[in-house]
Amino acid sequence: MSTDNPLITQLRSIVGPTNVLNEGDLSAWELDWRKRERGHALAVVRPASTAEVASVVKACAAAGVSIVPQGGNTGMVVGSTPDASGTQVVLSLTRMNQVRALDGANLTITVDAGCVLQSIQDACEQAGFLFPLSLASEGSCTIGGNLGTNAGGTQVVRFGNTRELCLGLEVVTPQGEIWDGLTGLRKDNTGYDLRHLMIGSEGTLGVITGATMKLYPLPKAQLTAFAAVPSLDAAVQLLGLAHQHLSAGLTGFEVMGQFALSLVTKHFAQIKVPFQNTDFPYCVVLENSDQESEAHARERFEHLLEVAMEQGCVVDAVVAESITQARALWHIRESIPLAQAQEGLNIKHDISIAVSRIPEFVRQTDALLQAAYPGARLVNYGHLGDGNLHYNVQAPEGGDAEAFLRDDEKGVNGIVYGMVDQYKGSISAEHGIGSLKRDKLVQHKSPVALDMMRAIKRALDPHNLMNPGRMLSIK
Ligand code: FAD
Ligand code: S2G
Ligand code: ZN
Repeated sequence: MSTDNPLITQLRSIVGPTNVLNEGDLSAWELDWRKRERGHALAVVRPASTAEVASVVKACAAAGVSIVPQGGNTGMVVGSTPDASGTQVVLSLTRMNQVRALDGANLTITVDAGCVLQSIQDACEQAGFLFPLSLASEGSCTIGGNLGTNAGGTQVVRFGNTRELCLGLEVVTPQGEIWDGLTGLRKDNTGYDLRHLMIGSEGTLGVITGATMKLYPLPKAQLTAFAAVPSLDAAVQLLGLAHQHLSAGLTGFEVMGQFALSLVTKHFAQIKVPFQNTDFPYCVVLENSDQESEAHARERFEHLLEVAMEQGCVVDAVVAESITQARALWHIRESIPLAQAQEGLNIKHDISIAVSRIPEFVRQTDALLQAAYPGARLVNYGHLGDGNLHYNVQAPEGGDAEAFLRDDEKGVNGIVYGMVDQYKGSISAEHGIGSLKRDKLVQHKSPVALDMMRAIKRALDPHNLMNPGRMLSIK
């Protein structure tokens, strides 16, 4: 629509002319992080307050124009970018980035939805508290997007997903009404839990504009170890020992396949895996958070690793001597997605399987993939602590990645998701569905569950204005 489109004029009057973008390069809002899907927005609108969000939604609803809520646009399932029709408004929350309140005695922080995750972590640490949501995109993802996708990350093994960390929400409904659920109460049994309905709804049921999140005391010590293990079975055995020896102190447990690590050292020469001999099929980075002291943390960690070496499930290990070294060890793990992107287009699977069954799943699925696509390379890594693998498939060495994606993604998905079903796993552990996996959701979710979800969507968004075609189609 041209700039004198009455809706555009109205939106400019609500958020200010400079906060309605409808010309020039809008790729930051229209291109997904994987750089595979490019949409075209009617406009990108950047409100500064909940009231402005409500007015924008009302104006769009009156004009019958659909809205795509967007935070940091780091999502992995094409859920935050507009479709190609040029008729959707991208509603970017990034200007709403204030910490509203921090209540130490209640162990809660209330923030705007557009707050970048890292800024919330920093604000909490400065006040002497821990906000334990951590993912490799934390420098640009927002808490609104984390809630929209019920993000996981590297501390789920101890603190759960974003859902478990949220006590209250403020939401603008598809009708432009403001629901203020920012109570900060840990107990509130007064009807359906609307908060939990909104969390993970991927912008399809309303716009999250504020959230009250749980805080934890800062640990006295947070130690990181990097261990080489002889197999995925050994990694699962080490996880069991870590639970036994560290209990609530275990705050991170990530597994990294040898090929995944080789991409990191190939594309980021300055990053070194901390062992001379890197000929191990898997490595694990694990974190021990201790409320007593660093000495106590170190003693428990070293005892765990001794027992693990005696049992043969660890063949080499280092415990970071400093925060800098700990960050460097985590940086190896967090560089895998970027190294993969450098290596080229890849077929991603964000899956979860019961931890005990992961080694067998990987053996069987690897074999099926090699038989069907000889030379395909497995970038296998992720949050083993909570049974979530990023089981990604790269084209064979020197192969045409574009062609591999175009010709083989369906077949590769078919093998992987078929095995996930066989192992009673999930086809999307933490990234959500978006438009990328919408058709897969229909294949892998029961008709009863799908009917219930569609009934909820129709009830709350009868005109299908909120992120239509994402997660579910209700036509
Ligand atoms: P966006 O991408 O902008 O939006 C994501 C979804 O949420 C969309 O459907 C959007 O419509 C909706 N949404 C956004 N804001 C709102 C709002 N205010 N109200 C309602 N709906 C909203 N994800 C994990 O779970 N775990 C990981 O470990 C992880 N690691 C990653 C590593 C890298 C390098 C990258 C690039 C991504 C990773 N992700 C991971 C994926 C992504 O970072 C998460 O899904 C994150 O929660 C998205 O936040 P965002 O602000 O970028 O949301
Ligand atoms: C992570 C990133 C997505 C991917 O880093 O934990 O969620 O598959 C992933 O690269
Ligand atoms: Zn992840």
